[in-house]
Amino acid sequence: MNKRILVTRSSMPSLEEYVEEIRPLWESHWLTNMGAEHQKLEMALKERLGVQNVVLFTNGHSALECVLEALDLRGEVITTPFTFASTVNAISRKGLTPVFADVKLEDYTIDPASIERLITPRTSAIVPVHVYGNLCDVDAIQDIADRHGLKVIYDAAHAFGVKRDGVSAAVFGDASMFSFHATKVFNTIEGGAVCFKDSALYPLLNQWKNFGITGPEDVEYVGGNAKMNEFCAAMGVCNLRHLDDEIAKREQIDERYREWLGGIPGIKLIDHQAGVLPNHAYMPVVFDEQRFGATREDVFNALEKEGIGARKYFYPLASDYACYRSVYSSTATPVAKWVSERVLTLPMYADLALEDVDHICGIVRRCGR
Ligand code: T4K
Repeated sequence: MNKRILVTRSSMPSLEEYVEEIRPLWESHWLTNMGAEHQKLEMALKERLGVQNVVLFTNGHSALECVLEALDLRGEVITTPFTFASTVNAISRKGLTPVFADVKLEDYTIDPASIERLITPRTSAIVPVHVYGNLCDVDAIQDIADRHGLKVIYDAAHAFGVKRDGVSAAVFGDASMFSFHATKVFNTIEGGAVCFKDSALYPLLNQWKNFGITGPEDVEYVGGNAKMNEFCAAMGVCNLRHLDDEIAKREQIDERYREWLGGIPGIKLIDHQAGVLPNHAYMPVVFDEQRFGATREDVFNALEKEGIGARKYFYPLASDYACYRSVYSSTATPVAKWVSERVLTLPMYADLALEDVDHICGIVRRCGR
């Protein structure tokens, strides 16, 4: 097999479907600034997610920065170091201080007990991450937030399409940010959204993403530019029609991986969460050298040699990044450190052939004893 297989591959509608969706733009010449496709996608997302309030953004990162700013947070924000750079950078770039809680070994989401220990009079919010699409312990986190008067803003970048007891992940906390990047289960090429409880945030977020413009002759906030354009929104409108099929294909791939890799000593897969409808966004596998007989690096290199681009999402921990390591120590979050040093996310996307999964698993299994 000599084709290269990467960790993911963007889902796309047929060219014909996309062309039909963007055809009216050649009539209207309205390409951005909350046009018809933008409105269509916003409505479709409200329906799909079962929420009242959705605001679209140019990407998930800007969405997160905007909502942190709109909530007017101060001081310290408790989050996880086991995430993509965006989460922690958004907090820092808004002048807030990230404080790192540890994660749970069963699903790598933030550990509520660890959050509780880190709360100080300066804490204003918690930014948990539904990492790989695994839902955080939302009830325990809300309980902590209510007892201490904290805001909860979920980084739900990975969790589009995930539901708990039939309810979408968009409803938890004060707000949730979704990423619609090309690499996500649902993509708008680049894009993102914030879903939130308090409708008062709706004008605020729309103004923040449009330079803070509040009327034809006034600018009330020092806003930026984070508007989703019509071509991206049109891609979202098309991709949303196929989302259920995409997730169903991912489910088959997930099952195939589990058939090959489940039960092998030293290979840790995350169990499905009770009551949760997953989106199969990623295929994270943890390799424990003592029992498996090979390290994560051994497996990574063996796959690379065969043209398979697995990724070390999320290594290093954010607390070990050059821009943070003089202030933090990753030894303070031992579980996150342990996982980060052993995890490999294997290729996962709707069009990945089951024979390719067999091939990938063969290479992985041959690395062990
Ligand atoms: N919070 C969390 C927890 C996140 O994971 C992310 C983003 C964010 C916040 C911020 O959301 P955005 O602002 O991005 O909306 C990728 C993505 O760029 C990033 O969106 C994502 N998380 C992160 C986990 O992964 P890279 O640097 O690993 O991407 P890259 O370019 O190496 O692509 C990975 C693979 O995807 C490639 O090997 C092939 C495939 N691919 C990539 C692109 C760009 C495609 O098939 N099509 C494409 O267009 O960050």
